[in-house]
Amino acid sequence: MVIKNATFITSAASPSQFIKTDKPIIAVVGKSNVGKSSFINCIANQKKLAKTSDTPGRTRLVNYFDFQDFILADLPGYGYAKVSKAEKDRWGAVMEKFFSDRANACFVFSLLDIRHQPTADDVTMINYLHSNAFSFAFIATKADKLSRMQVKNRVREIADFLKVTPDKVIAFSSQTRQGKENVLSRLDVILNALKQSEEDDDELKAEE
Ligand SMILES: Nc1nc2c(ncn2[C@@H]2O[C@H](COP(=O)(O)OP(=O)(O)O)[C@@H](O)[C@H]2O)c(=O)[nH]1
Ligand SMILES: [Mg+2]
Repeated sequence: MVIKNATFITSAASPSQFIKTDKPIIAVVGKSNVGKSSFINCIANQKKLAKTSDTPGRTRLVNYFDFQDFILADLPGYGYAKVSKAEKDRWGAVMEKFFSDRANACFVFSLLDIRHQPTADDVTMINYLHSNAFSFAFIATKADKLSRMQVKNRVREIADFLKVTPDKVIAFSSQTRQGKENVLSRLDVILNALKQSEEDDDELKAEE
């Protein structure tokens, strides 16, 4: 897949502002500062499409980006200790609503820092995706911070921890672009599978 001309669509501050579209929506989740915005910019070949920040916890909105063949939804980060209880509750309500409706996302990239074991918040998020039957893959971010050997080991350790096969964990760096081709080909597979299942649905309907 070649990405050209990704553009910002809108920010949703509340569930009533979640967008409705015929295009497939791919969601990006992860704790604050894990590298969600940098991941999106890297995939888009742009520096400032999604705002990155050294101060965690700034993004309180669902930001939507049009990638032509699909929409990317950058979800607010979790696990930032210094936010108020009210803010956390509001975040929870937004996520709950987002993932309660399959129309809001057909696939999820769950971002994890390659250097650390997934946090309790990561595990809660992943279990939540599991129980709502979302398809997802893991992106192990900031791979440039480790040696090649360490990257290999950490991918295996994270996969073991999450009880998935290592091919489900993509080592990624928005600085070196390591893993980018892997993500793009994963997107191809996801979008083709979606198209196929839509065609199958259409055939079934035609037979009725
Ligand atoms: N070394 C390195 N730093 C990264 C990478 N991705 C993000 N960062 C840094 O991590 C911080 C948070 O990134 P950001 O994309 O804003 O994270 P978000 O809060 O998940 O959207 C910023 O200082 C980024 O420059 C990466 O692949 N490698
Ligand atoms: Mg961000």
